[in-house]
Amino acid sequence: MNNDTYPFVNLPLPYSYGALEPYIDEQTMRLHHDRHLQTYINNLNAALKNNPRLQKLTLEQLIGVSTGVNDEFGRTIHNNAGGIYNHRFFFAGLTKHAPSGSPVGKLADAIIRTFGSFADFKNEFTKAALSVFGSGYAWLVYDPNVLRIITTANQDTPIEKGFCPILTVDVWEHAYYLKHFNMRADYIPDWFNVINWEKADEHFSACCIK
Ligand code: MN3
Repeated sequence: MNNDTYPFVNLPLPYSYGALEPYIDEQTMRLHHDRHLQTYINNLNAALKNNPRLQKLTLEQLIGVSTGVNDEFGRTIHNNAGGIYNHRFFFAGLTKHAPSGSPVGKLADAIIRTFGSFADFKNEFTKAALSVFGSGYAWLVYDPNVLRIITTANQDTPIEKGFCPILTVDVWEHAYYLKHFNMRADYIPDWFNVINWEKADEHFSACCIK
């Protein structure tokens, strides 16, 4: 199925809704994927319905052409294309808890080189995730030849700032409220238990050859 351009489709998660229990609960995953992400997809498809020129663009291209466009249509495209991009990246970056949950491959070496140790990285990443005011994401990105931790607001994306994304955590309240209530500080360590480090290492390798 072509899912790179209009009409966008909400593909199933690559794991069951309950696969991330007890760290991220089943009901949160259902609502987050089937309702929140679905809404971004519906809204973007609706906005593109009468615009054959934009229907040919990929998600990344739609984000590119709508970045900094300050009219209502531009903001609609940007927020909804960004919402799909960010959620797909976030969901694909999760996996069933692995007891050894720590970075693998070349990314593991690069994290230690850049941050000193995995524990130091975890510390810095957690601080960044807690520092997001309101809604947004924390990311590990390649910049383009050094690892960096950044945050983005609302549905802004790292790609529009020229960064190559490796890993992200969604810190919008809907990502954790049912289980962790308002305690983002409890959610971040739980998220660390379900990171798909193989996927993050694949992203890192792809960033390195860009
Ligand atoms: Mn979300």
